[in-house]
Amino acid sequence: RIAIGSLVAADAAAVDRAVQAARAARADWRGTPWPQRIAMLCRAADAIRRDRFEIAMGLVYEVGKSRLEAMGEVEESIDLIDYYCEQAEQAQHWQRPLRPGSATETGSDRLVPYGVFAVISPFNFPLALAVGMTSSALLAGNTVVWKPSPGAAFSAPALARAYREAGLPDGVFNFVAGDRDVGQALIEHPGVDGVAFTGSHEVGMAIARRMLAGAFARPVLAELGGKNAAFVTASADLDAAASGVARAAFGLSGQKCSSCSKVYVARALEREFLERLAAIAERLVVGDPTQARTFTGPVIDAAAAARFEQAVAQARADGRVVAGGRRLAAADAPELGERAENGAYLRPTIVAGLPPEHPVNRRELFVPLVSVQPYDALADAIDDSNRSALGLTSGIYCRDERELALYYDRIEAGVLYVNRASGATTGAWPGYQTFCGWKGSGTTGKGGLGPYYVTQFMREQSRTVAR
Ligand code: UN1
Repeated sequence: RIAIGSLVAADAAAVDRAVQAARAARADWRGTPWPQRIAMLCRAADAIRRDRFEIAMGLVYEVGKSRLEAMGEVEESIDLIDYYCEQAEQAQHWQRPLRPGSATETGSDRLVPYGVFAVISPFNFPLALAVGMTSSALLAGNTVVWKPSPGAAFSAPALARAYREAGLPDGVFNFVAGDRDVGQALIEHPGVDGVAFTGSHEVGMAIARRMLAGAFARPVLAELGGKNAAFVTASADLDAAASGVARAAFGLSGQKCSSCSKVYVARALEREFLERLAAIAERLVVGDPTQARTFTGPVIDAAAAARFEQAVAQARADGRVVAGGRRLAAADAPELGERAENGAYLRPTIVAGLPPEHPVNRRELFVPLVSVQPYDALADAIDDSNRSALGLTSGIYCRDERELALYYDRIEAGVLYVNRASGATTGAWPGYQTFCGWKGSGTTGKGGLGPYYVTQFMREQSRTVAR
């Protein structure tokens, strides 16, 4: 472990002060002309752009991200702000005339902010997911109280600084650090008008239930987990499939909600696909994330390592381990020295031969492990994948139009990728993909990075005026 800084956790009184500050700032922020809000957010993007290398380095240290993933995340954050601002501009901030009721009646419609949004972000994309949620809440005209994950709160001050430098008035953006209890205090605060959350299905659903429980429902925009599958059909380009699955399953050590953790492969191709996937997995460099050649660094904490070890043991008992299945020791990675024992560096792992209902095939594990299973009929494989309560991303390798049509028609997921070698289920980018969780992977049916995101931070008001 390396100490890279310390943060003071908020207590209930600090959470209350943050919410009160956000409430006090509401009216002025809502009343600020939207082009000015856009201009401020663009300045925040500029500040992030200026400090991108430093911020990325922080992500490498706090999350163990590779340099490529860290730089990608910072660039994505900048693009998120730009894209959302562009949306707001194009829509003239969602104000439009309605049909006039008569010669003496005019009508207009607008989307207006809810008030105060609590934003709770996870460890895996500490900057991008925080930027995505907070910038849209702010752009919509809400004030924000943000709590980052305690697993990755070191980059948090950088974001707070960017907003401050951008000229956001006091109280518009508030940052509280802390654990789950701080998040709980925030959610339970009566001054919070809505919540944006990215994280686990369980926590997200608990927040959603809580926000429904008061005198009236308050909005919860949640982006939750995934049990994302790739389908490798009989007409697949196997090289593209192996490359896409390897990147999606092992990138960031499987700790993306978009990570691919399951593959359904046409039975005749199973052996060959496994060979190609294993060949890639074995070449991937796991090690010191500060080194450019490293593909993936350590996982976030001991709990992740324990989930990995348990899944590997279960897979060994009930099926087989085709590649990986172990943790690096000091002897495997001389350049890491004793740090190999200090963090959990997990080899990209492929398992096979597990029954469909096996826990490894059903649970979201958030570790670099993918389970491959053969299928006889694509429709059955899709149905099996749909049995998951989650429905975030999905990928298919297929050059048969009829099978593709079947897939589009049947798959229950919000983010689909076809024949993509750069990532079977991962790699969404603002404006190019929308990151929308179906079923238990989200609460609103509309996703981040896409054209309908910002509007979810607002409610509608029509105004009919008689003369
Ligand atoms: C997440 O892991 O919570 O599409 C979302 C991707 C990334 C996912 C971020 N943008 O792979």
